[in-house]
Amino acid sequence: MKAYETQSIRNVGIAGHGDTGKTQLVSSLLFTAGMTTRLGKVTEGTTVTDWDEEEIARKITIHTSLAYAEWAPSGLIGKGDCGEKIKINFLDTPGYSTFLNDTRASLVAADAVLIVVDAAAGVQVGTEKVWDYGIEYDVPRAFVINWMDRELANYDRAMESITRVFGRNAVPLQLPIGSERGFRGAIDLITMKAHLYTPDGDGKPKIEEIPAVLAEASKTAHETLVEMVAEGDDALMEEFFEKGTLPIEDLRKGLREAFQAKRIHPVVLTSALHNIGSATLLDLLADVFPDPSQRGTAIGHSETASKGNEIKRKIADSEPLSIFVFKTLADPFAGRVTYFKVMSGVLKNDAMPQNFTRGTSERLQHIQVMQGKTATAVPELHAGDLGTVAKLKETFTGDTLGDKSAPIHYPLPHVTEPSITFAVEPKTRADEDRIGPAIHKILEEDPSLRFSRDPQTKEFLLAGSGQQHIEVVVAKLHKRYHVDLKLHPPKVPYRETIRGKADAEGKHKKQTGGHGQFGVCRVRLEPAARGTGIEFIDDIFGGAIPKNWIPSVEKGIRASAERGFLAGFPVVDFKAILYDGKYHDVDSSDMAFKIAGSLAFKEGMKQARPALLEPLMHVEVYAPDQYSGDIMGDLSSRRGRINGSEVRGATVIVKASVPFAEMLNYATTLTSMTQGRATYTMEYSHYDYVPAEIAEKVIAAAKAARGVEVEEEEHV
Ligand SMILES: Nc1nc2c(ncn2[C@@H]2O[C@H](COP(=O)(O)OP(=O)(O)OP(=O)(O)O)[C@@H](O)[C@H]2O)c(=O)[nH]1
Ligand SMILES: [Mg+2]
Repeated sequence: MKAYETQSIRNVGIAGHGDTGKTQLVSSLLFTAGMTTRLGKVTEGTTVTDWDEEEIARKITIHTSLAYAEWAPSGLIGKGDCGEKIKINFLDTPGYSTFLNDTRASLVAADAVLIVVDAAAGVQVGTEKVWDYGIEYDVPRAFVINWMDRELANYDRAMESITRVFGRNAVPLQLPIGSERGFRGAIDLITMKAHLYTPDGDGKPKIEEIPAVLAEASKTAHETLVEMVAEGDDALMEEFFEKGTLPIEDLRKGLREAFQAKRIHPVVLTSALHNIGSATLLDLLADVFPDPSQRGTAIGHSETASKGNEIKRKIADSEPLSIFVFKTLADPFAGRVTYFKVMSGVLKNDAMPQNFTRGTSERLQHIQVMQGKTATAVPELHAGDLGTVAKLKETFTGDTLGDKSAPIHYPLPHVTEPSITFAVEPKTRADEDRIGPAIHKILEEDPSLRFSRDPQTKEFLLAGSGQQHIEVVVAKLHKRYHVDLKLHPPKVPYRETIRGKADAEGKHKKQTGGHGQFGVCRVRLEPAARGTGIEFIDDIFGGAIPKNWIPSVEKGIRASAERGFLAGFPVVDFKAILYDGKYHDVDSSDMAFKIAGSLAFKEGMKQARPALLEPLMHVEVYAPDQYSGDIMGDLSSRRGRINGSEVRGATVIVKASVPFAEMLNYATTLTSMTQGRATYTMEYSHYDYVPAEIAEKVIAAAKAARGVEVEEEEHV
């Protein structure tokens, strides 16, 4: 395969609400560009980008896949720079809310986002989410209204929902020809031609004059487009006022600039399943979407986690090599596969860059590009290109590698905290032995997953972003690593905190035989803001406790807090101020002060009005209008607070804040309440106090589950 230079590369993130047709769209673009010989279908499990067995089984995208089309623009939206092939890299991202973590993390590699919208549903909650990711990474955003052939597809309504939510800068580049099953293509408003496609054809249109019935509407839409493009560009504005229009080439160039400056969000139309609109869209990606260098400079730091001095890097071959790892896959056969973007310089096969994050060097043998699961070895990758390499030893997601003489660290990816925890039980003894190593591999590819063992109940706990997320992990463990687990109902991750202040002494003194043990500390406890965790403050003056034992006190307090006070849930959001103590030259030790810290903490908790905290979820329910009353009533009865509702077409969106503990069986209730016509999303919002009468029950139940009074032992 040809090595594409930066100017001939496009990195396009395909993102949107679940089931809008992202994977199908990538499939139709790959087929149209001749990258596949058959139009792969999601329903048949034959697309390039949904290749994982779980994805095929569930018919949804679970993790981002890479694919590419080599496409020479065919002049469909103006002559442009026709002829030269462009390599369009697609990042086909998940749309289901449970898997949006991965979407957010992988869009870091995109230089523009193409947001897929369902022609019947219009803008949905996922649409807004991915739009926000585009803003977070500061990249241009365009829309494709897909599924135009769908029954009840409605261009006007979908377009209206886009401009209502995202503003008038979302501008149509096309008007539809035909509707629902009769959808045949679109008027291109740049060239003012009709692009007519054969359904289930080769994805390339016949060019015709605009049908008379659409002439008037096309003219008006063309003028709007011209005006929007010219706005903000004085030279174009002048030309526009003089001539009343713009020549095609100026319009297309102006559009490119306005798009890249994020002044315009173009909207195009497709039917991915029937391969309508594909070539026009490929031309748009090649001719109007930015190449990686057009983002200006990449910004990193001299130290990891955005610490140290800021370093700017031009995204160009002429700069020193730097590559950023945005994803890791654990393949049971190929081993670890590392997905990266070349941020600057040229990466040659067999290079041995420094891993700046880990302080080691890695040999990159067999650098490759991905067409779904299929890897093709390449001799080199230029600045801006995306690639993978297998079997790196010490490189993980979020690492920066590069030329040893020019270190740089790109920002670490955002990791979402898990919002749901399940207990998993190994089915056999053999499963129990295998669970650790197997999960370890999955954790590497999925930073939003947490695995732990409850110290009291000895249960294995898997925490993730939703039930489906955990189910997929359990299925992967079974298929890839032959580990069988039973899933137990989710646990509410309660926490404990304090409402009042305390001042307590912890005294550990043992004088029996040989060496004694001695340590005394005085600690004040104070409530701290929600989300701050534990803050330990050393306020010792005059050496009442020697410096080297102070961390021991802190460890004792933290370990005790982790084990909980009321019901075994971690105690958070408090300050522990160590301000006095006593020691003994011979008998004091690390252990003695750990125990003293732990005793002071427990004593303090008794005075500090301990309280239970529970997670509250932000819930959005999407349902046909007529159910809105039932849905709100039900959420209120779950101790929910309704934050509002919004009507979009025939759909009502109810937004509420509800304790997680009350949402465990919600899916079942909602389905029976609406005959399966509603969906909902739920994400962690914040922690708040559990009302007293409920707290009592939770505490009793937690103690019963542990089969013991919460530990009273003194050992740390
Ligand atoms: N009729 C019709 N069906 C479509 C079209 N696009 C997608 N579909 C169907 O919609 C379903 C979902 O398509 P996908 O491509 O998996 O959607 P997605 O957005 O990738 O879904 P997630 O990745 O799970 O969010 C599949 O059954 C497709 O066949 C279209 O343009 N027309
Ligand atoms: Mg998909």
